[in-house]
Amino acid sequence: MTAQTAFRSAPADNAFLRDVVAGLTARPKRLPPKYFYDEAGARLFEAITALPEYYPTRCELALLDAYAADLARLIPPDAALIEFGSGSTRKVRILIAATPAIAAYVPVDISTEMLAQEAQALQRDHPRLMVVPVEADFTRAFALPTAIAGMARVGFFPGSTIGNFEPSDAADFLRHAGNMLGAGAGLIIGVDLIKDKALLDAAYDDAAGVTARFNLNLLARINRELGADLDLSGFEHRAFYDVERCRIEMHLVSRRPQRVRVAGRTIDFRAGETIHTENSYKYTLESFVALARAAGWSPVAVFTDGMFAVHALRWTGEG
Ligand code: AVI
Repeated sequence: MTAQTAFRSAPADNAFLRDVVAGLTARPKRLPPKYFYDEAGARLFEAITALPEYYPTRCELALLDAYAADLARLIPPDAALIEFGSGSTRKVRILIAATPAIAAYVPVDISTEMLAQEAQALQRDHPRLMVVPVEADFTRAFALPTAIAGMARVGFFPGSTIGNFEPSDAADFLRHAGNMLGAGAGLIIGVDLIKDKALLDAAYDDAAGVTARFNLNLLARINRELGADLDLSGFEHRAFYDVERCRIEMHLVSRRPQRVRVAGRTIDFRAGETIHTENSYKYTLESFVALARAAGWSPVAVFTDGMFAVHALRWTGEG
């Protein structure tokens, strides 16, 4: 399992129960996308990244490959590379292989098992690299390891996971990352671009129905972990690009009126009522730079193929 995502979530706990009950009793109904990534969800996400319609992963990997030497030149000597929501090391391996200046790698992820496995494998392949995994939810404050004290710092946030944040939360995260990385820090971040609606619609509603299964797995997870009785055949996947809001919206639509039990509560659905499960914001090169600037980062370089962008930013703390 190698899903690269910021949103791999912890096992079921009270927070999951609370968020599900709050989300399904809200109007309109919603569920937080971070709960997509249980084991089955992470596997489905991995399958999404290989779909012909889902271009972001392929485009970003190709950009990292093509511009690895340019990115390497932006990384100062003896730098520590801190990856937010590391998951798989597939992308960071490209940077590390091209950049002898990287002395330490700090993958930050909430999934202990995957973090340890991937860190060990990377350490085996790069014996001189200091690999210091940190188990944490990177969207919250966490302490950087003392082992990298005094080293230049560069953040790495690939995958366009920033697009799954509301723009104001994205700005908050960028500011929080800058404050944590500190003066002079760099950030290499993958951002999906606004493009033709048909391409975006297809990327989130693929012909093989993998994204539909990924979306529906959220309900299966609620059944598995919270003892609910949601009938998956009573819901269908809906995903579309909203041109005005510059975002993909994903929903689960109730096919009929139905009543379900979730953790002792009764929840009613009207026919056609939706649960809003995810937004995936898309940016232009300029709109992302404006967001980054307002959050204290100044642009250094951008690498793009017109579909996806990898931005290199420098922390100024002003914005
Ligand atoms: C993890 N994240 C960047 C993906 C995206 O494209 O927004 C999640 C995803 N949802 C459906 N397909 C992929």
